[in-house]
Amino acid sequence: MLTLYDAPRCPYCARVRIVLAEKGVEHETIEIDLTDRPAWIYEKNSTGRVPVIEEDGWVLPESVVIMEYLEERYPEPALLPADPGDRSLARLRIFRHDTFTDPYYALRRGEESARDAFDRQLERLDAMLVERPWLGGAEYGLADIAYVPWVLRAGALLVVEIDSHPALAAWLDRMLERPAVATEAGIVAAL
Ligand SMILES: N[C@@H](CCC(=O)N[C@@H](CS)C(=O)NCC(=O)O)C(=O)O
Repeated sequence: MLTLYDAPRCPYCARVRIVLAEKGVEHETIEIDLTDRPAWIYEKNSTGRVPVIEEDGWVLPESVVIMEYLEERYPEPALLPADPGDRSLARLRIFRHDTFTDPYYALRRGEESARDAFDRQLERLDAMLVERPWLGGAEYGLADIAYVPWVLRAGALLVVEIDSHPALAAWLDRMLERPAVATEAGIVAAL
């Protein structure tokens, strides 16, 4: 049985929650209190951060690495495109997610000056989604899952207007049709 060390408010954990749900992987969840982390979490991840997964005593941290691991360990349904170009596009966008999340965290820290910078990032996502329907190109997959936790939290927690970016808003509507993403939206609503 796979175990997920998790925190509901954590968007990196949300990536893993969504992939596990999409693939229907049976698992147990151990919630970590991030304000009072147990000392043993450092034995699972030297940074003390979540998410971490554990399977038969084998432990893996880092959401991007976990997503790729789950894709290989549980290949169905596939969440990386079959086309090599689109696969690399998905990986490139995931690799560069900090460009998107850095102004998000600045805004979360209360730096109102970051609002414009974050809005420019939303515009950038919007422009990508005007060109292709999903962040990984032709198909829904890991790139979309890698970004949606912050888009959900920006709308709900940072009073960011997603609707003023039409392609992004349409993408979010399509994302929310997926039960795995709708469940995550419910977790965000309860934060
Ligand atoms: N690079 C890590 C980041 C994970 C991360 O920052 N998790 C946060 C919660 S959202 C955490 O555990 N924070 C506790 C801390 O930084 O001490 C990943 O992608 O998994």
